[in-house]
Amino acid sequence: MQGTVVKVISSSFYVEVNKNIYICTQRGVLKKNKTLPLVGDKVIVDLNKKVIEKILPRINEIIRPPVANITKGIIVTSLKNPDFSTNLLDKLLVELEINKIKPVICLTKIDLCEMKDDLINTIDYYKKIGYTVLDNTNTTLIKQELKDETTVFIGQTGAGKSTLLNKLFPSLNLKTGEISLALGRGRHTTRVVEIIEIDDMKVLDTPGFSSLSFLSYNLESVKNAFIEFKNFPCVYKDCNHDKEPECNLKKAVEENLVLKSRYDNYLNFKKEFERK
Ligand SMILES: Nc1nc2c(ncn2[C@@H]2O[C@H](COP(=O)(O)OP(=O)(O)OP(=O)(O)O)[C@@H](O)[C@H]2O)c(=O)[nH]1
Ligand SMILES: [Mg+2]
Ligand SMILES: [Zn+2]
Repeated sequence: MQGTVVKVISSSFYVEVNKNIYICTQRGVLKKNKTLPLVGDKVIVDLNKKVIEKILPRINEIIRPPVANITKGIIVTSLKNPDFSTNLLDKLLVELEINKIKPVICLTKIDLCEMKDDLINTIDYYKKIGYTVLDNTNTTLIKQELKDETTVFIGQTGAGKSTLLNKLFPSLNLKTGEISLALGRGRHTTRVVEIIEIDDMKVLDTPGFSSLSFLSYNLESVKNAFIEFKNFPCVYKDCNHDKEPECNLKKAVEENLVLKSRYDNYLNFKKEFERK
């Protein structure tokens, strides 16, 4: 039978087949190949033995959170407590872009934050380059984004992912946590990734994280994931926009056509590869 992995708890795989959940283990040969079934995987299961026999080809897989076959990503970005970080936002955008997952940026805690010009300009820039930016009070618009998609909610711990899902779907009643307590305890309120199916929507609540590495990708794909950079082609097609003397992207940054923090974050991510 074919099913979908909806939750993983250590080595128990919760597989949904025709609306029923079966707790399965994985076949020895998969273990030997070190291919771990991920939440979102389409799998072939033996329902008598409750064993995952085979993982079907993935359309994509992301590293953190470890999930597969995702079509959309809501990047839950808090403006305060935890504070807004373009570095983290750009990281998450890069990760989704590389995996061909359509990103939507959802701001939270606008009630705690003064909307200074700097912040407004930054947010407007993301809209200008083509991203949908909503905030967690726009529940109708967010729900429209979820229709017929498998959507992962990602972002820092305490950003408000579970709170947002509860707002969208009050019956979920997901656990949410005080940020100060979460940070104090050094752990997350949401502990496991789970697919929840509601009407024509599949959503995944995920635990927040504190670090994300790109080292399993390559510099070229990280560069391409900054979607607006291609509007400023350089003389050399393989220009890495760093020490190269004639770089149109650097010129565009100087002329304020490209947001400086985007470029700086790109250089930061590039350094990560150079340290490798
Ligand atoms: N003032 C305010 N508080 C919010 C908002 N959204 C979430 N919170 C609060 O922020 C805290 C953390 O929210 P959660 O939804 O648990 O955060 P999370 O992203 O799911 O965190 P993890 O599960 O640890 O990854 C809770 O106390 C929420 O009530 C918001 O828009 N405004
Ligand atoms: Mg949560
Ligand atoms: Zn360049």
